Amino acid sequence: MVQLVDADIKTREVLDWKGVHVLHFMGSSCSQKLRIFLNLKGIKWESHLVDLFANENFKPWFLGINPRGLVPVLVHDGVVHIESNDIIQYLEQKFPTPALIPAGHENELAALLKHEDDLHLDLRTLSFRFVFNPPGPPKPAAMLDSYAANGAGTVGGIKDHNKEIQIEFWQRAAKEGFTDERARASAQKFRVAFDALDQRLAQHPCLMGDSLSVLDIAWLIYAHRLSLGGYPFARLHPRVTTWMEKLLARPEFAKEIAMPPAAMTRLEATRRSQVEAGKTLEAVAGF
Ligand SMILES: N[C@@H](CCC(=O)N[C@@H](CS)C(=O)NCC(=O)O)C(=O)O
Repeated sequence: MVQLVDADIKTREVLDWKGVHVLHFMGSSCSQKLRIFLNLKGIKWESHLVDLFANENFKPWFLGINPRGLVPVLVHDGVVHIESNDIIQYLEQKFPTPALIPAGHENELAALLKHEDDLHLDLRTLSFRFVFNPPGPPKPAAMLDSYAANGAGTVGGIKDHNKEIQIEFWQRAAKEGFTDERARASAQKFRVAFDALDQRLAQHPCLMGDSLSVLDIAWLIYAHRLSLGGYPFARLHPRVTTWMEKLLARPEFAKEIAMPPAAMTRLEATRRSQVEAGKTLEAVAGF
């Protein structure tokens, strides 16, 4: 569990926040995952939006809460938790019903969630290449300077290197964009992962068996994001497609991932230009 210690937290006001508070962003995949979990649990929570497109996560106030500069963050009765999967596993213990982690499978699920989290930068690469597709560098240099300079730099009291990995990711993106080569490598990793999920779904309606679990939530978010980018699920992983459609029909899921009409229009234009250039996700990945 990634729970921050006192020395990690520079924005001291959060220590007085009572109840369940979530710092998040509408379009962030990890925030969507947490919000769906909260919906399914029926947990009441207070929302604090952090605008990633305006780089609010690189400013001192937010870095004073999460030294890694990432959303989502949970503040529960003044205690700060980071890392979406850890937050979810923590909340499952505090709010056990309805159960979303099958009893006796906690360790197995934690390992499967780690695999999902390990692919997060691959998801980001494909998202920025095929879904968001900003005209310039996604994160301006001045903002990255602020990111580097602020926050405690420690997590759990120990020097933390996650921020450096993030900064390196954005600096490389500014320099070379999200290249065909990197997009292909990321897409290949997802192909392997979704093949395995397709096999699981051959046995059961949900990824951990007969009932919905946090693994379904976590992978649904990835699958949905990649389907927006043109990943050919129906052709490559038909069971994942059926499973995804079933989950997306549920309001607890649908309302968290709905894209604003203006963003949908932008995405359609992006997709058209990728088709015209022969540079769809399918073509670049060689699927
Ligand atoms: N491992 C982290 C990943 C969190 C993460 O990367 N969040 C993204 C949004 S999905 C973020 O905050 N990105 C910062 C940015 O885009 O500047 C978690 O699961 O919470």
